[in-house]
Amino acid sequence: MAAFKERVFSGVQPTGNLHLGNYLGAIARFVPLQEKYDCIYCVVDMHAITMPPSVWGGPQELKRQIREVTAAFLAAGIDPKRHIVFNQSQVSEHAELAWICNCIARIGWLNRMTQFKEKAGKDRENASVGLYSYPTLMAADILVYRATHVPVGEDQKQHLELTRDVAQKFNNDFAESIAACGFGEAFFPLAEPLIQGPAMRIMSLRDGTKKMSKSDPSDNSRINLTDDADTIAQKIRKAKTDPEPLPSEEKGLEGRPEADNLVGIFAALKGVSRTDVLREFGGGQFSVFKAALIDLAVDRLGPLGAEMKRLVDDPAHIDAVLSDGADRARAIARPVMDAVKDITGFVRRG
Ligand code: AQP
Repeated sequence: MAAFKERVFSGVQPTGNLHLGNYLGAIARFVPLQEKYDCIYCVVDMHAITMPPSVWGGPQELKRQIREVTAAFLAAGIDPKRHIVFNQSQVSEHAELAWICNCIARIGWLNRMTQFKEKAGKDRENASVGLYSYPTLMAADILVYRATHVPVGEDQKQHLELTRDVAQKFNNDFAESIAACGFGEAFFPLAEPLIQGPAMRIMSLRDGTKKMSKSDPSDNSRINLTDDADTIAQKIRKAKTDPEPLPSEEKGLEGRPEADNLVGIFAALKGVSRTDVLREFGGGQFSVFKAALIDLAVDRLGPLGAEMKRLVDDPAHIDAVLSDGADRARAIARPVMDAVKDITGFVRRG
């Protein structure tokens, strides 16, 4: 495989309250990557509208949520001057390349996507075409920057594999043209997922077998990044557990999804391993562990939520960050899209 400039891309949908899963599985992990890579962090608003407006709240709510996700990026420590922060719909090359990706991906590949099955539910005939082709838009998001690394939660692993399949098939189908256009053996890199750590799949506080999700009807199932200290404490106190004390070793968490989840959350918030957490709390009652978890969560999330609120109160500043980011994103995406057109055989204005 040819050498590609290393670049990180990841996105978050503005579809509702950002929660601890989005934070630990994605946003918090975006921050340290800034030291090693050029990073592009995107509010993927075109993905948001794959569900009906009743789900994401309509036009005014979408605007508010785009700004809120941007505020979460900034409050978490993403630097929009050194890196790129923008919303997807401002860079039309995403949609343009998505069409090419639609023509490369096979229907059989999309039929295997579990997220579509979960989100479409029983009424599949009534799901939008956009929801079905969500993974090809995600492939375009990544490929239009020829990104090499993608930090995501475990739930997005299958979509990332599809992105690699699209890249590989494009490279194969157009191999001669890619070489003739001067790009050597491969035009698109096969992006590596960055999925590791104790919190790649944060589960619901009400049911340790379901992932924590914005769309769960129960607000007690998740900790929102804008929850205040009392709400965080109340939700953790109410979190489902089992009657046994915490085990002293990690294998004792097997078959205990709620205990495993809370230990994983503690480990991720504190930046230690599950083993370290069990060394400290193993053999003890949940009430003691939960009290420590409340202190830790309030300590970590309190300042983040406060900074998000401060930033959201200045929409002009957020909008300026997004349009500056979009200009810099387009400066990368446009030449890639032009090269894709040349490789594909479209005639374009010189
Ligand atoms: N529970 C989770 N644990 C770890 N990581 C998670 N992510 C989402 N939920 C968890 C990661 O957050 C990033 C942004 O997610 P998204 O908003 O773009 O999409 P999503 O996965 O659809 O988020 P939700 O909350 O689950 O929304 P709904 O309810 O609409 O489906 C991604 O990197 C994702 O892996």
